[in-house]
Amino acid sequence: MRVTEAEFVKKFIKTADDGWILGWHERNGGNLSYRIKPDDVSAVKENLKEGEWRDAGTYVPGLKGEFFLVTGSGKFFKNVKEDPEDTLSIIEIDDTGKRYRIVWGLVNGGRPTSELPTHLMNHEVKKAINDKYRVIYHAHTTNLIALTFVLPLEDEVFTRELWEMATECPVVFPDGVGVVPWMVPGGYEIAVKTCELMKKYDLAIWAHHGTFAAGFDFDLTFGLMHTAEKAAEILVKVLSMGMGKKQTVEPEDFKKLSKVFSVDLPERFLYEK
Ligand code: 2HA
Ligand code: ZN
Repeated sequence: MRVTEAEFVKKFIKTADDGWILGWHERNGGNLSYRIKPDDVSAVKENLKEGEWRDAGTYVPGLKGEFFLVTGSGKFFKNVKEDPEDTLSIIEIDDTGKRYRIVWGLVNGGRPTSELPTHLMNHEVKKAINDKYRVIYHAHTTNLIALTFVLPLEDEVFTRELWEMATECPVVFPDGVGVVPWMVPGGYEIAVKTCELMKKYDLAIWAHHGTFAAGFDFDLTFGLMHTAEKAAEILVKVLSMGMGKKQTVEPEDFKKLSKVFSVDLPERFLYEK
């Protein structure tokens, strides 16, 4: 099968395009990666080539031999739908977990996403928790970014404030969200910090930069990003009205919700204000 005809590739392209349409991917902002299922690798294998092994900038022994579909460094999400073979790439991790090679895509040259260390290390963490995790998505979510200038950069505060803004939030992300203080992007240190949070959460906000989301499939991961960003948009509007909250969802309300929806909402997010 041609790579671009595979269902997971079509879904990947659709997800990237949906993010572009929502305004989260100015220029080359954001990146997306998918850990490909073995059957899907087999289905496209005849169209894969073997590139040179390169240093992955990290060590991911838990991902030895895995294949990933990833966006390319410096490529624009805007162009993914039109030209997937230029903007995307399939990479293979070697049997040491230290190197990768390009086996498809980036036909006009280039490298996988500049955030490859964070993507790979997040995949490794999530795979160890549950093998169903396959998608890591980084977007420049306008309203979540805006909030990192005015809220304390604490997991408890971000989680609680987002939960209050939309009742679906505690159901969609009951474990909460993590916050990484501003750090230089693209490297190993920010990847380590993000991974620590990904052990606990499916969402990690990079202060003054963007958001990482993890999930089992494209719809769930995109939906998670979208839900959090929508709640952030509501909070930005509430704060912009300048009158504070006159009423909101209270800790006892969250407790009622947790019973009816059978979700476990950690006490540390239900603090008294
Ligand atoms: O340019 O979003 O974090 C891609 C990015 C880097
Ligand atoms: Zn970014």
